[in-house]
Amino acid sequence: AAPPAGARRLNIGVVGFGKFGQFIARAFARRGAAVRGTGRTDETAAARAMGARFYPMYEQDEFFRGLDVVVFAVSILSFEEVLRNIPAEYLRGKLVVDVLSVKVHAKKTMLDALPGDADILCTHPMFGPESGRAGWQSLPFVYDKVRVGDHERASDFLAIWEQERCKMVEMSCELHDEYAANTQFITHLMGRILGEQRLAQTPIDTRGFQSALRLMETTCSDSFDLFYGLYKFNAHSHETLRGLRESFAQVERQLAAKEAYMAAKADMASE
Ligand code: TYR
Repeated sequence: AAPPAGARRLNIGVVGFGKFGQFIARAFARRGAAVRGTGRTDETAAARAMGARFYPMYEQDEFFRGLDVVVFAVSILSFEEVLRNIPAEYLRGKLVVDVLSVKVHAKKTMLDALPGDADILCTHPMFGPESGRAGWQSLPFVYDKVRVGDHERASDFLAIWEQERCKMVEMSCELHDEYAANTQFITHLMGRILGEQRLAQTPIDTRGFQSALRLMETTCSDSFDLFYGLYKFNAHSHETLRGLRESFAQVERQLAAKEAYMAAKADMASE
């Protein structure tokens, strides 16, 4: 009988070993994968603490040797440059995965830059170290098998997210970006706008205001580079921004119209 998915011990390399890279690497290690990390800053201690191994950038040769899966956990803004700076031979035959918050850009860049015999899996875990702190159960994991030859290897990798009980959502990169512009980007946009207002707690906060504060805090604590990436590298975000501005004006017009109506009514009553 075939071994159950996830039974093979995957060798997974995480390129970009920052907060998010380490966050997912920890789960890979917990689920029995042999994990390596690499990145600009030395994270040897963090890697060791999770039973992984850190390779400095100048040891690329050793880092890539024997990997089954390479996961890119770098910023949206640096993704293309990082990808193009890795010699194609290192990625040949491997499963290459990205976790960017924008998907069409990731897909196009990988199709363009990767050697033809590399498998491509585009993913977006819809959570991070904060929202996924208490576990990943029921949190959406979006994926698109853009180019998969070795199905067993891809299933073994996806099994990790399944075992963490993510809500697995197979969806095209195109549809993801359409949805995300009106869900994730608009959320960050509203949070940033509220952040500009410098909202703060008072003794009389309503539940609604408490949730506005939470929105502000969670979105403003992500980097501005992430926010900019959501805008710049999702073709639908410009439309979301324009639509929001239009809605702001529309609501102001509704208030003005009501005010005019009330004034006219008061006029009539006094005649
Ligand atoms: N950073 C936030 C968290 O930790 C939310 C987030 C989720 C940010 C998905 C980006 C992203 O693509 O929960």
